[in-house]
Amino acid sequence: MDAAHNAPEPRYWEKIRTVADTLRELEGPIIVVSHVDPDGDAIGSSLGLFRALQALDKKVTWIADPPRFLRFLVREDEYSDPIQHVPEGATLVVLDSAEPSRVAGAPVEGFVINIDHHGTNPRFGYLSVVDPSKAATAQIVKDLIDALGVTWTPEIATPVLTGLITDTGNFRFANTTPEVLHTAAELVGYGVQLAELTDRLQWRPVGYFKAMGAVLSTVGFHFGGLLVTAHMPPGINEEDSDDFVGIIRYAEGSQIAVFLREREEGVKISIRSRGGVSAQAVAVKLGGGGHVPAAGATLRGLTLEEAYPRVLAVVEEELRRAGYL
Ligand SMILES: [Mn+2]
Repeated sequence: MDAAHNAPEPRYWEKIRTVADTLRELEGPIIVVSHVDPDGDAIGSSLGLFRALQALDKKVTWIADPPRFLRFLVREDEYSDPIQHVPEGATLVVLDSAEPSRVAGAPVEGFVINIDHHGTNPRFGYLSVVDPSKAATAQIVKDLIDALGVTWTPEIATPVLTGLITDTGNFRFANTTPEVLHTAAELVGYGVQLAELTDRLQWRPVGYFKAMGAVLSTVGFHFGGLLVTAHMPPGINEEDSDDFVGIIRYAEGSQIAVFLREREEGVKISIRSRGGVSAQAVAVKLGGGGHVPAAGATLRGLTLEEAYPRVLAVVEEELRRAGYL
């Protein structure tokens, strides 16, 4: 693990209190947003904070486009459409977004509060709590909701726990600290239906299973099996795509897994690594970012055929650096 990127936020609790005091005293509207291609932590942390601020009778709007597999968490009337400008006097709370360009639904302008756990976050915004030692932004939101003094309900605890569950790979990744498990226990104590939630989080559309078959037919092994790759064949519905990198990463002997999908803007890649190999280092060299074991990038303007050799070259460098080649 890259210690520098996992250093805790200095004065964490002081910053949590400052953000809580600021939010509590705000009279103007609050807009809560997260990142493009929202995952369980983006939706969970932002929905949890939105509901907590509603409980405080704040004028709060949640701008989001929840993906199909998370829509069961959300009521139809809870999320709003993107805006072009942040209204005068409004506060923009940005969650789980490693950089301003990743923010979805609103421009990063005006009074911005940035809450995140990505080490690469440039600490934008007027106030920020960026703690890379936290497993999920949802963990920070849990502490913030406590500091706000909001009474926990199952409706607030369920999305927050969802962020913890998804960003720790169901409490299986190395970021599953005692703190994560204590927090999860606390949230379950607030009335989350855990078995129902984890079951529901695994549901996939029927088309997903066909997509998985097509994806698995593209699996490739490189550098003696140290790298495993796969891509999305053309004609697969985006709604049926999923965490395929999370499946191929279990190829025995692999230290790094890369999944590629062609999109309008270029080729989007998801990277997972273990054993001293840094997915983050690979992603950064390809213009992206993320965490040491899980990262991603978009190779703008490239086709799938052009992206593969680029990915292989950068992964080879990383495998050399880590001493595998
Ligand atoms: Mn996250």
